Amino acid sequence: MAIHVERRPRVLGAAVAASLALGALAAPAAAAADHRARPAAEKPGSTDRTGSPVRVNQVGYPTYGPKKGIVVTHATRPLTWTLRTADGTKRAGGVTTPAGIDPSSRRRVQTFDFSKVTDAGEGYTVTIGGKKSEPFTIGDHLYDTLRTDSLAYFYHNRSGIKIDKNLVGARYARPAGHDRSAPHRGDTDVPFRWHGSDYRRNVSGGWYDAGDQGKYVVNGGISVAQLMSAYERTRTTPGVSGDALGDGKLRVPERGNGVPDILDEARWEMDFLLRMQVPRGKPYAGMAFHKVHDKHWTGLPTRPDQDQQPRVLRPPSTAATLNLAATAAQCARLFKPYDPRFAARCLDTARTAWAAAKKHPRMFASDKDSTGGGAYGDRHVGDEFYWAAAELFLTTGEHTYRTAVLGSPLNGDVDALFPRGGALSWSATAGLGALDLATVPSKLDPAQRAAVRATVIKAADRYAADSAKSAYGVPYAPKDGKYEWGSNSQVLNNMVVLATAHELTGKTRYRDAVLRGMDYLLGGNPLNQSYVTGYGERNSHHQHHRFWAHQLDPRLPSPARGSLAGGPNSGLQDPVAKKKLKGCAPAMCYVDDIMAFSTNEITINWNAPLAWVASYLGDVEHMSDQRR
Ligand code: 9MR
Repeated sequence: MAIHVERRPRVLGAAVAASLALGALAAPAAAAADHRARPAAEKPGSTDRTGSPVRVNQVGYPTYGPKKGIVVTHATRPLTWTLRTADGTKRAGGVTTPAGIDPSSRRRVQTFDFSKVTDAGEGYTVTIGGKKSEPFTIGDHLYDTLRTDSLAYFYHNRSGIKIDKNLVGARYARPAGHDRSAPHRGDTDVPFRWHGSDYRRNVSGGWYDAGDQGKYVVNGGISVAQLMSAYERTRTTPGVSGDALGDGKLRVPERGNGVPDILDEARWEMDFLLRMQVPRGKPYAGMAFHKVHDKHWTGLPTRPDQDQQPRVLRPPSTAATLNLAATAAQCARLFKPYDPRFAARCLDTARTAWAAAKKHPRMFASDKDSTGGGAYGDRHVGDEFYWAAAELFLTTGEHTYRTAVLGSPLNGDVDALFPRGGALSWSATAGLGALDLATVPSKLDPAQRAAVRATVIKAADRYAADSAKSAYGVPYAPKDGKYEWGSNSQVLNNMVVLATAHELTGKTRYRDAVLRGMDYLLGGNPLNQSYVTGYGERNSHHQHHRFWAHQLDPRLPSPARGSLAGGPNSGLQDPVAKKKLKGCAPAMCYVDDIMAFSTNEITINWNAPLAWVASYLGDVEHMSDQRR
């Protein structure tokens, strides 16, 4: 499990911030007020912070899906609800269902259900006791833009390449970060000094992890795997075309090269991960360096090209090495039709990484190594071994890897493969392997494939039950009821399992639980907050990020559309959360403040499952179009 380590990024003084913002690039034009301002004085849990007590998915509901909402109320008897169209015409009505005290918010709630309404339209609202919900759409094209926006997050956060205004617009354009021309020598020539080793490596490229500009193999691994899986899903799911992720469809500079754009994006990270392998002839050859980041934490804002800190490479770890083995193995099978030489290089890297991890199975990154970058310490690598073996087996069909995955103590253990709180995370990766074993054609015999599918379905049944039990429909029931750092990604990763179960069984109850999860993320929650920038009236737009730091310097942009906030975190591990959220109920431990990094950061491993789920839902919508 993850260990929470507190980090203390500073806010730079206004003058310094301004000079950083101006830098080599003209200051972004004064940002248009494209997001609603929030009330200045916000008291945790008070209704002024949470707006209307009537809660809905602020983006909308597909015509064919469940349409449910929540009202926070002291009333114990049913209340009357009214659904109105944009012009105020009553469209439907009924009475609410009392649901007692919701433990995630410690508030009394009632639920309402207007699933029977299937007329498409924009600007619908629900009113209860004179209180009106935020407006929403009923319609079947809700998630197409979310698919492209959530994927654009990755291009925006590329390291070592200029971010082109023709792809992202002038406000989001910036010079390349951490390349040769940076104030220091960038990531092309980073020193590695450890236990007698003293040499330099080119570890350029890849994506910045998050609000900080570190690059971590553990975390880059799950993120790129989920992007590749978003693509691979379209190859293995009957009736899904993959066109929406194809060449020319996404905002990437490689569009038009004959390769699906989502693979172009994944390759940007894969190339970096391959560079993170310890070269032949050096101690621990074949292992992967755990991470590269700044020597000391930089303040906010810091545009990547203006980072003055020297970069450091940290020692190899077993977990990083297995992340490399797993992703490089997946890379080998997906890139084969497009670039066989690159695919062969990926496979060779995956094999050497696997062998190195077997030789050094207990090299653990320290939980305390969090100066200048996150720790990503993990002492339990059975899940990484399972994942890497699964991917290597799927790609090669070889006996060694089959034995490793089927002989793993995790095999068949649903709790270990898909932890109840969160199915997948940077520190719990076995499920990535299990999902692929369940869906990617392979040399598994039918009984073995049926067994792994059964574990996916059993896990999905649990997440569906968690969703059904929650008034807010959230498929997330963490241990002790405490929400974790990045809880929104846990919600989404449980939705990935639900979506996979839907595709394996055709049972719409799994799909509906995914939709309920989206309801929660997009406003149907105890804070009436949409956690995705640009989606929904009350959306998060002050997430912790060193360039998208509009809250600190109005000349800088807000996070780009489609950026997911980490979300409620009971741990309150930053000064702003500690101050503003004391005593909060689990699902209310969130504040949209740039310095509340333990609740409001953005990162690749949170946007990756968002992109996976948005892509799945976009395809579900497309298929439902065809049925009409
Ligand atoms: O996602 C990570 C979470 O599980 C940990 O509890 C937390 C503290 O160690 O770190 C999170 O990861 C951060 C990383 O350390 C540095 N980059 C930003 C990541 C998201 O907040």
